[in-house]
Amino acid sequence: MMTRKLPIIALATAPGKAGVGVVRISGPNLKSITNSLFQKELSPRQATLMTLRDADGQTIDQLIAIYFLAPSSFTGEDVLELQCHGGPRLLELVMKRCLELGKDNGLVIAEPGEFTLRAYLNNKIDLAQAEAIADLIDAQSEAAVRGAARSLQGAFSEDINELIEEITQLRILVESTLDFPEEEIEFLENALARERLAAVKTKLESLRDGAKQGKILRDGIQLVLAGAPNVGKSSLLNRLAGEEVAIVTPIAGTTRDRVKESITIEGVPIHIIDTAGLRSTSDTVEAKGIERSWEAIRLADLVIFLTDPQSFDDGLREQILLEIPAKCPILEVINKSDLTKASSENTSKEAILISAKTGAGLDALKREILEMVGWNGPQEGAILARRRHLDCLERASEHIARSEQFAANGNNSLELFAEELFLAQNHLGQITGKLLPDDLLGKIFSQFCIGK
Ligand SMILES: Nc1nc2c(ncn2[C@@H]2O[C@H](COP(=O)(O)OP(=O)(O)OP(=O)(O)O)[C@@H](O)[C@H]2O)c(=O)[nH]1
Ligand SMILES: [Mg+2]
Repeated sequence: MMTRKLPIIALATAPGKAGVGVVRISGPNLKSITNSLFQKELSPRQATLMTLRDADGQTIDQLIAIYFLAPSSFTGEDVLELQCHGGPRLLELVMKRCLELGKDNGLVIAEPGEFTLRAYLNNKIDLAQAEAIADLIDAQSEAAVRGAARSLQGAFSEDINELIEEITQLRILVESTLDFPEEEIEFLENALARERLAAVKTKLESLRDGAKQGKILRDGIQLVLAGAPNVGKSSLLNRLAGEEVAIVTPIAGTTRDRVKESITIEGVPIHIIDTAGLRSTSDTVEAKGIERSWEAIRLADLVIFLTDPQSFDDGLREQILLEIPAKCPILEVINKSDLTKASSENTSKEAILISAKTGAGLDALKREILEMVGWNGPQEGAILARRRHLDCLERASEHIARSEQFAANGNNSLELFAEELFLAQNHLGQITGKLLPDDLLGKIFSQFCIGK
């Protein structure tokens, strides 16, 4: 996939009925394919009404064709865009006819993400921007759309490139001093190397904070509702979702399987998982459900441990604490506040008091959820980020911290100082795709859908 130069074709619009469906072809030279399709050469960037016919001369569709001449196209190659009527069967026929006529030119169906991959390989966009295209298409909230659009415009890449440039300048200084060992110590003072390093560090930290927020905005969080049977977990899910997603009854052990529902709070996707109440049971089906509750708890980003005034402390909280991932916070919530008059008694335990029945305390609960997962609220200039970006930033931070130690040692550590700067720079470069191993590139683009 990485190196093929053949022309590719795919449906660029979603499958299903629509007013218009777009078929897109990209390749090193599409003139001869266009000639076979329409017996005519198209002027670049001009919408032209065309008729596509089958082998018997029967009309398949009347369509608008636009030819983009390389390198002024999305992929950087010649691109032919066919805006057809949006019928699924019709579009299949259009694709089939194009493949027939493009056979001699090697026209093949595109692999997932191959159009964007070509745009990347032809330097039309960098890797972070390519990822932003996929994120823009997947965005579930207005905030996510804006974040992805900003990354696609290059806001994130610009920050990364600026940082790389600053590190490069610092490296140039260090490398040039390495040839004159007697000047090493003065170098650190004279060239303000330490100050410049501190500035790099600050900037990196702020990029990391932004990327952390960006990752929450992109991926959201897995919120697991856990607790004893009958405390109101399913009622809370229904209340948060605003509809009756899960079955609620007064019978303990109602929920058997996990029930999932996604909501957004302040544009942050929250994937809620309601689980079977935790207790020891001889019922085989319920026991299986409880096993699944524990599986969900082990994968959570945040666990709400729900209790009610009737439930007694049987060490369940401690058991959950043992199972949750190291970074996963646990939020204690007491439900059924409408049943207790002396609500202040319970709040003294620093738990949040709610009523899934009346909705009391729900706003405070939502605020607390966002706070506990580290969401700082809507930020100006927010971007969307991925785990991959965060990992690269974290690795870069580690190397900058180490380079700082070598700078503090002064004497004879300059080479190591330079080496750590080099490594930090490498990790940053991986975000925009410079110095990225081929297999990783293949992995990233294969997650795109076909036609993107
Ligand atoms: N008064 C009052 N009753 C509630 C509240 N929340 C839930 N209930 C009731 O408590 C009972 C159990 O609610 P569920 O939501 O099914 O409880 P659960 O934790 O999902 O129970 P399991 O699925 O068995 O683990 C039902 O009769 C609900 O109507 C509340 O805030 N106030
Ligand atoms: Mg339930």
